[in-house]
Amino acid sequence: MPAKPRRPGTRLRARRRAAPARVAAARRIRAGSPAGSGVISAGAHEEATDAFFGLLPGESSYASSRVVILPVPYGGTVTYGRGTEKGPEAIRLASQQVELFDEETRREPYRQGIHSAPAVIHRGRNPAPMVESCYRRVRKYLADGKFVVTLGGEHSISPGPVRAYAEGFPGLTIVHFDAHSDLREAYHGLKHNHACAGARMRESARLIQIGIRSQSPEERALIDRGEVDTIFAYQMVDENWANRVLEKITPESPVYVTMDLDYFDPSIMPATGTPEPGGGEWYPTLRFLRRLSERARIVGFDIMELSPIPGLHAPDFLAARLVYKLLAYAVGRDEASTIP
Ligand SMILES: [Mn+2]
Repeated sequence: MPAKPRRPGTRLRARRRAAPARVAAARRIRAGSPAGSGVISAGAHEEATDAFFGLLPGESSYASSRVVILPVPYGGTVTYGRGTEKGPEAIRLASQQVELFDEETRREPYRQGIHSAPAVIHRGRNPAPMVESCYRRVRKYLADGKFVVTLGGEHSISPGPVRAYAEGFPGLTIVHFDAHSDLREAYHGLKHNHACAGARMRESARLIQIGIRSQSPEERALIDRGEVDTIFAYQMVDENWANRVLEKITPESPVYVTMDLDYFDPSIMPATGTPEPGGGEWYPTLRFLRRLSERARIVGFDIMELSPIPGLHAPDFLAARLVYKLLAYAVGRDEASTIP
């Protein structure tokens, strides 16, 4: 059901109205209160400014939305820098400043409806029950025909949505952006530690990793044996890396994108727990994602590991913009654009 066109100027007014809510939420973040409980207020549909991208109720009801955004503010197994449990809330606040028209594709994916779902809340050290909750939620959304965007939170979350997607889309390929290969079978005694996300996702579907620049000899051995396809960051100075990945993907086959934001270079994405130098750049990454969306069908994605830095909002904006870009490429593909 297409949303009604917005009158010019409406969005600017909505932003001004949002200001007190933003200030209050920023205070909550600074005060270090758990992001989880307040991620999506019960009033999301009474007050449009609480929704992701500040969408109005008519643009974000569950029934009418093609896209569902699922926040998972979980950070229980983080190894070093803390704060990834505050990622979804920071992305939500930044998303309210994102233009709803994508200047590159001339698409407006919000017109297909973007619903802000209630967060999955889990505070224990063992992520296994949280992963199971995410799996069940995403499975339900897929049964309802939705395109699901999961926002973390640490990367241990991703195997949940990935399992639901692998069941729903036979022949699924997972394209995994990360600085770390995360292929350990267990870490600190946990199978679902964030350092094992790649190993768990590999149990569901074929895994292609991009941007890797940190791993153990055991992880390297898996790649050398051909069990996982990997493009290392040092190989990405050669522009041909994108072609090498695309050749491995069957045209029109379903693809799930999982993004650990530490894939990006810390110069543009410093807000992660374990930054590594020499990561992905903005436009080459977007160009690849667009080509991927044209060759295959991106059927869902997640953005993980934003660990907001108080007073530095550029990384939050990068994450929010990346969500909307991916929606423009993936969901916008079916859009009958009326914009010249
Ligand atoms: Mn990582």
